[in-house]
Amino acid sequence: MQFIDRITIKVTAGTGGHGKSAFRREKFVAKGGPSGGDGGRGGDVIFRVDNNMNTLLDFRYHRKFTAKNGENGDIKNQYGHNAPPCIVKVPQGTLVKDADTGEILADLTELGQEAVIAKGGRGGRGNAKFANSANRAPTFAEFGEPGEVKNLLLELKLLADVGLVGYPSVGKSSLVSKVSAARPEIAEYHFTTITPVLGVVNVGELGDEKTFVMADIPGLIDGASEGVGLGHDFLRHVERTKIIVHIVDASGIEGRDPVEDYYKINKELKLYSEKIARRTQILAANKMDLPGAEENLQRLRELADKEGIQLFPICAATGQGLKELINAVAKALDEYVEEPDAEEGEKVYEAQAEDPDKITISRNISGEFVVSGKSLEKLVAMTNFGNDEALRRFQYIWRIKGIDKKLQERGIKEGETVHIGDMEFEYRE
Ligand SMILES: Nc1nc2c(ncn2[C@@H]2O[C@H](COP(=O)(O)OP(=O)(O)OP(=O)(O)O)[C@@H](O)[C@H]2O)c(=O)[nH]1
Ligand SMILES: [Mg+2]
Repeated sequence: MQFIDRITIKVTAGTGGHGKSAFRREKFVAKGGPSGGDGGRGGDVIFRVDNNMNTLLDFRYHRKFTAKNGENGDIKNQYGHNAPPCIVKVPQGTLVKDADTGEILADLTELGQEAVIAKGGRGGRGNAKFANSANRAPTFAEFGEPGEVKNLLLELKLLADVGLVGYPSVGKSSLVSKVSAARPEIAEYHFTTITPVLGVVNVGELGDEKTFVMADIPGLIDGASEGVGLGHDFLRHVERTKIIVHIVDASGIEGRDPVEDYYKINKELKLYSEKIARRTQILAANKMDLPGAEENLQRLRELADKEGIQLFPICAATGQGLKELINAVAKALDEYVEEPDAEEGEKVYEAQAEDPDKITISRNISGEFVVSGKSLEKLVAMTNFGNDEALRRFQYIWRIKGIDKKLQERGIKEGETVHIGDMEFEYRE
């Protein structure tokens, strides 16, 4: 199974129900008051962490999620029902980003955690809501507010306890396949593993439930911290692990020196992130069955002493030494204390809180005027321009916001086109 950890999807929240324009008709009452009810809210799109999911694979064939629209308001002051939310299940550890802006919308790390990712629109107000002393019988109602539409980038950082790092072909996949049920491809050429594979490792004897998750990641090479050999993609996966098992090829069969390899890989880790560099490492000297391994092991022991790390000679091919290694990893996990999230890691993009009432005027490529502003665009979407009164209300707001004046300052002429949101107007004094 391929492990997909990035995917783009589209979510659309429900539009609010339209407000109703209606009047009471009662016997013996000559003119009933306005009685059109409000529309109901459109459904939100809510993401929820589901503990039965481990990957983003399900999204490969289901990339669009749409919540229902709110019900329209009705006569006799009846409000439309709010629409239920559309629940999107995601695995624990899913990072939700706005694909268009890069903004992080949610970091879903806890089981059962929920986040509203796209908000449903509010219902339009019925004509009853617009009655006041000046206009006791308004004939217009509002349309529902459109729901939010978002393109999303979902990222799943592997939630593995242990990450395997090392040059290509040192035997990372061989180790994972020996200690877990995972079956990553194993071969003598470099970059056999191109996507991370998770393996669940059983530590205890039969009946003892102790397990941890080990991530087999693609081999690292020099320059990985700068992205060489997909380095960034791979190192991203090591970020959330608790312990690193660093594998070297003790036999040096490919012509590299395992002691040098150890330092070079650590240099790349450090260049990528200080936090990864501080993580506990356990060194595994693999391919102990091959000639030359014993001599190098002596030098690796000196290295381990000097650096104060644990070293385990293993043979992933035969399974020799693996039990000791796994027990040591389990012990290190027991002793692991989480490092508080400091300055590092992904910077949360600060969404500039845009003033919804701010109005800006610009020209599009055809030279036509474009008036933008959140509240104003919303007002346009919710106004029923087919109704004279609604139109007058719109013009009133337009005037008190001083938009006419602003357009005149920009030199607008009679008959020119003005865009607001999806609407187009011809300018008239
Ligand atoms: N003799 C011997 N060969 C081994 C041992 N462990 C792995 N190999 C061989 O080394 C080669 C590479 O093994 P892999 O497990 O694919 O190495 P890897 O680190 O996952 O490699 P990449 O995925 O390319 O980074 C394969 O031909 C394995 O059979 C071992 O303990 N002894
Ligand atoms: Mg591999």
